[in-house]
Amino acid sequence: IDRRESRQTKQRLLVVANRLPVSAVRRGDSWSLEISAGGLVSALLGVKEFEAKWIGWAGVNVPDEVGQKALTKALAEKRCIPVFLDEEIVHQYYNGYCNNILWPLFHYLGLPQEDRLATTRSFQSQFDAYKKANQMFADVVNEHYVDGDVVWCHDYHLMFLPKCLKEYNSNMKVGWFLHTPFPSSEIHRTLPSRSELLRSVLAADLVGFHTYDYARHFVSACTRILGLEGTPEGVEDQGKLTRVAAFPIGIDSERFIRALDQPKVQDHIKELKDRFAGRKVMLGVDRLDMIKGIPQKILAFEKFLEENPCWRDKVVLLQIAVPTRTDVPEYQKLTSQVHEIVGRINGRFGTLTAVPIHHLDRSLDFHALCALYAVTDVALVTSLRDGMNLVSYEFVACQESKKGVLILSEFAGAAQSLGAGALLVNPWNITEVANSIGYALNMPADEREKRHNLNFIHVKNHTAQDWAETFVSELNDTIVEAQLRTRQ
Ligand code: ADQ
Repeated sequence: IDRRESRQTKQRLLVVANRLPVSAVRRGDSWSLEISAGGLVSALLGVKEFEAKWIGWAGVNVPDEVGQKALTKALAEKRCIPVFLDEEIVHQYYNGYCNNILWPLFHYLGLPQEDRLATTRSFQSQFDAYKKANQMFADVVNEHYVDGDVVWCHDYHLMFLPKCLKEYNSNMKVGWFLHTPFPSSEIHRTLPSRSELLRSVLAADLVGFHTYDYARHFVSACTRILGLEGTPEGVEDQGKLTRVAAFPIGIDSERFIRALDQPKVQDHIKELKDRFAGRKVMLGVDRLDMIKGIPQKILAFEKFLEENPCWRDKVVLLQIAVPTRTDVPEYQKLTSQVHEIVGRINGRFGTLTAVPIHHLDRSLDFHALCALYAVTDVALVTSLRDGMNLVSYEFVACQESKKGVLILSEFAGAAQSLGAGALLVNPWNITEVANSIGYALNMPADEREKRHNLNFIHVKNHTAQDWAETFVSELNDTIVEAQLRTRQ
């Protein structure tokens, strides 16, 4: 049987993520909405086979019914459906359980000590809020679900969702994808709610990760913690198989490649070239998050300058760090720490006319970002852990003419796909990163070209669209298989 034949031509896809891909601003009785063009949005816009709708939180507190109705109506035009979360739930579920517990744990930073936990009340109340929030997402999905829809749940915010959805309707086709790493089972087993979370994820029909290692860690956690059986396809529990597999994400590479020809980007490129004439440009672009290893990166750059005086006036590091989760104390501390280190290094190696580090605490628009990628000689991605890291892909996509070097953390998922062309480093080893900076800056053109070509082919051929299509069609097949079994 050709399973694809049995599908409707335009199947509906319900994408469920914590945040909707829009930013909403209230203006009196109406709302103004702006679509944020993230990787996930462009990936799903490109999936022609499905008609996608989004379900998620709009990122704003809307306590009144009138406001909720108006926002729901405005969002419907963008194919978005809101889940309304009040401030207390957001504090306990989002700031608390998601960002204070799961995010650091999945990136190997461990569980919070008492002082960090105390800021958002107890672990148990955060977990209760997490489950409650996931149930609220499930209620909205269930309300909009029609037979034949495919439901794709995203990320660590919604690990409890597959179970809630299957409780509503066991025939619902449910997939779950994790954008962060899934840690070693020895790390996961420290989580007080370890078993409950694993069991609820296993309620999905297909569970996806960026790399085989994360998928393997997940299967090990299920076998060691839950005592279930791991098979080459996934995890089996009393005859029910949950497929577990790797689906490495990509970017919309053509969007970046095309942008380089636009006059706006060309103007930026010219400006940057003039501004940094005679100096090599090194670049870091990260959300300001402890997992991105920004202090370690800057300290490695300092070590490089210390040991290579001849480079001091010939290289500049541009570090663009967009602040996130600014109400969490750890993130505020990180901002001050980075400012302190940058100030010290600029004081130490700067001159009256130039400083070695330009640090910006802000987001750049798409055109400015493309121009920066294009003029960069060496990109530094030194995440301490990272599910994939799309910045490394975006840099490669913009380097067809320059063929610059990518220095990439071996702890980013991207190391599995761009490892052949990048210089892989252990970001904790500042000496190794400093040496790699020297190696990259001195790399002969033919080696740069060879390395770039390997990565460019990968980035061009593994797009976000392919990623989404593969996941959704595999999810479909999983279910079709299950249905075929029951029919036999
Ligand atoms: P993030 O942790 O956000 O994503 P990343 O994959 O690098 O990390 O994506 C960041 C995105 O934000 C990129 O598209 C980048 O261009 C943009 N960005 C970052 N800083 C910016 C700035 N200052 N100005 C403008 N844009 C900026 C999570 C996981 C990753 C995983 C993705 C996708 O943590 O590991 O790769 O999801 O699954």
